[in-house]
Amino acid sequence: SGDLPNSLPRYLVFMCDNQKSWTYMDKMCDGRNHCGDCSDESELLCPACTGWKCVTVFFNDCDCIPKSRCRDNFQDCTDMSDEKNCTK
Ligand SMILES: [Ca+2]
Ligand SMILES: [Ca+2]
Repeated sequence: SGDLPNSLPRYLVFMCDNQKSWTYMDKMCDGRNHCGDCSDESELLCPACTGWKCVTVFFNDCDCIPKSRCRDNFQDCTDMSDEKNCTK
């Protein structure tokens, strides 16, 4: 993100809640934190989480990780629930 190019059609653009960052519409609800504040992954705007919900440890993640990352021997949740409680 960064400065919004003037040539970019507005319908392609999602403005983040902080009103400074932006991302492309097709980056919304893809499970990755493109805004930095996860407003592109907001529960109000996106379908319900189909993966595992937890507080994540990586900046690139929001509060929903894909089921493929359950029990993969790699910590994704602060409480390790993706490795302990999550079922694929
Ligand atoms: Ca995203
Ligand atoms: Ca994991």
